[in-house]
Amino acid sequence: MVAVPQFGITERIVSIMTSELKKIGERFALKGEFCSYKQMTNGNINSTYQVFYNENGAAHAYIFQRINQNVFKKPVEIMQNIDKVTSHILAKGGNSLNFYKTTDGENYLFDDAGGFWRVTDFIESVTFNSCEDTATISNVGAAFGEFQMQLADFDGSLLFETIPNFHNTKNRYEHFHAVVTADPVGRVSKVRIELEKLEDLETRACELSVRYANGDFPIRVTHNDTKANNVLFDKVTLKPLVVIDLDTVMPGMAMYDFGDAVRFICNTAEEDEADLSKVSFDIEKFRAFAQGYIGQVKNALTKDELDSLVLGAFSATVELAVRFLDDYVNGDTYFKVLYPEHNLVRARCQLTLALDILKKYDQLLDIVKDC
Ligand code: GN1
Ligand code: MG
Repeated sequence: MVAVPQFGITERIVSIMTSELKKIGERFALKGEFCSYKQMTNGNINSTYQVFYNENGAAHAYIFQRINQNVFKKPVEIMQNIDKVTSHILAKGGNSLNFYKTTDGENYLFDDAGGFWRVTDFIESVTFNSCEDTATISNVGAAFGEFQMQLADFDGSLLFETIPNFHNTKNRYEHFHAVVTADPVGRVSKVRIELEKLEDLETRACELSVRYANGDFPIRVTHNDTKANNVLFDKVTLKPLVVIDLDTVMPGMAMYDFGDAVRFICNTAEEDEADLSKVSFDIEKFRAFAQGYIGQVKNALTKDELDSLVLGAFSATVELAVRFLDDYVNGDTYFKVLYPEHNLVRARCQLTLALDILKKYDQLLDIVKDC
């Protein structure tokens, strides 16, 4: 039997992508000549490309991003939110991203196929998917704390709620239960153990969102996706440059921004680690992050909010476990997956982490008090 040659497919994709990206660059009136592009692999939702231009002999790199409209149903509203938030931060002398305008004067573009694009400068920087250095972890905390502070005087009612109930854990559980009942692709039988464990945690994980709905906590303007890799760092000084990924900036709870950040950065393993023996919540990393974050926000957050930061960490972690398992049971329609069980593996990892947070709960409360 003769093997079917595989070459040609990659080249074809590259050539289609090249002509697509070139056209987009023209609509954004970028200067110079298109040279090449590289697809970036960070991020579970949007598609991101680093695109290189040559401007009179000098190289210039841009970020072109195509928004996933299955997740972000109203992308124009997102770009309007981003415009308001970045202008506010820049006006206060902070650092923020700069989005290019098209020849029509918009900071976004619909291509001929209905794809939604935006363009920023590529910023020479490093990001951390995992980080061992506590000084850098403190800097991540300080960057998100400062972000919170910069938006403390921003009127949240000016923002569209681009994904309603985004960090409403109670709502996430309700959706999950409905998907489990429907069992659309016959996967529920494979997740009985995880389902039971998540049900055990439900009341506690939903406490903050129930209290928030009752008006017990202030409505803040929050980032809502505070993974460490959403802070760009200077390559040399390792100081934070700018907070990125502003798609989910919306009104929300400060505790979930804190919680989502420590969920990511204090995990001793990757977010989708399959070997659960590697997954745990690192107390020293938590101390470092908490010092950086609380140092910035301590005069702005209420005592109730500060007392609820650890519950925020637990709740944000359980919530993501619920979301990953929900997507697995639902047939992987939301998060990008690299293999069929990817969402299940992610859910197990987050569940393991949440249980470890519970085990260390009192120690974590003490650390917050010390800060
Ligand atoms: C998604 O695509 P990315 O990595 O920016 C998700 C977050 C999750 C995260 C988990 C809009 O973010 O809520 O915490 O994956 N974003 C959206 O890695 O759902
Ligand atoms: Mg994001």
